[in-house]
Amino acid sequence: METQEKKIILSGIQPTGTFTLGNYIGAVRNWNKLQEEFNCIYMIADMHAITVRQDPAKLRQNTVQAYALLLACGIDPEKSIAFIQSHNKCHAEINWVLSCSTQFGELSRMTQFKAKSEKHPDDINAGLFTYPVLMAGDILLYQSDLVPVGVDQKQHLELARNVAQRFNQRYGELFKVPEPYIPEVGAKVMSLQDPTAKMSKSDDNPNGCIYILDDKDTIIRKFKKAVTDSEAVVRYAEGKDGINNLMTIYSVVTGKSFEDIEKEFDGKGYGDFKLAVGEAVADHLEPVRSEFDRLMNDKAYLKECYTKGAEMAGRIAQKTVSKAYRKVGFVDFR
Ligand code: ATP
Ligand code: LTN
Repeated sequence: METQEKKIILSGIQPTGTFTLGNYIGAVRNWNKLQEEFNCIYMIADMHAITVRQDPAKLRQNTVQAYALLLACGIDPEKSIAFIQSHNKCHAEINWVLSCSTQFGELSRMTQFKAKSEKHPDDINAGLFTYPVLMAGDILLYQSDLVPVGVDQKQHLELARNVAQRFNQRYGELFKVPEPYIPEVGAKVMSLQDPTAKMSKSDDNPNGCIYILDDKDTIIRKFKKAVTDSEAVVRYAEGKDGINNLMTIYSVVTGKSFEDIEKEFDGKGYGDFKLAVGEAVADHLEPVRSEFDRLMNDKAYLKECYTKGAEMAGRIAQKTVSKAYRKVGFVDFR
């Protein structure tokens, strides 16, 4: 009988702070579910993180913390490859080759570059500009079929597809052209303080953001303060960004449909609804928090896991780098 190869999934998250509920709902939660069906590769994107200025000691600490969070969210290092990007030098190597197949014009159109340069006007570095090439390399090195991300990363994925196709046309087939894998509900969780803006790890207003390690009281307090509207009816509708966002969050953590939620809160005020969302989120995240504490007390185990992950990732990626080097005409010396 013919056995079909499992598809390859790759995704990454930057160690720029504690994961938010947005990261969890839009990305990491789904990574967990994909582990049974696919060959999954997940990485902590520390090389991406330095496109914005970081304190070195803090970055080192955040990277180990992010790795522990990944495992606490259910990524099983026995089932998936979980590693830290800078531990695999192939990411830097493929980056140069792919840069030479990427156009200045296409990078100039990236909305994340525009947004981040506005946010950090004193440090618009070349890495921030070429960030999507690094990301294309992450994906193409592993011949990934699917890339589970939140909707904010769609444009970067399209660029990765274009770069892969351009390289393949120029030098002959090498890279698999990846597909995005974006959740239907929760693809973009919004800030609780400004429901027209994405909930982001590096948000300056901590009340807008639920961190997955926040304690129950903090979570409930932040939801109580969430910006809504003056209609006082829990229903999903255009113009009700704040309530739509809370309904999305509640739906994901409880599994209830929007219709069920509207029925559940029929005749009740926003106060009741916000409290219910806060409690449901806090209960949902509680096991993540306790597993994280346990893992952070076992640094030797974490190190063992990311070392093994880097070795496995390195072996796969090296094959792609060698092929790419040969294709572009570099002389083989081994
Ligand atoms: P930063 O604020 O440092 O740019 P971030 O919070 O946007 O970070 P990333 O590390 O860039 O997080 O993203 C990790 C994953 O989480 C990506 O797949 C991204 O699409 C997803 N993600 C980030 N924010 C949200 C959000 N608010 N809603 C849904 N998905 C999100
Ligand atoms: N740029 C991504 C994080 C990331 C990523 C990747 C996601 C780095 N490399 C590869 C998917 C595939 C972000 O979320 N900002």
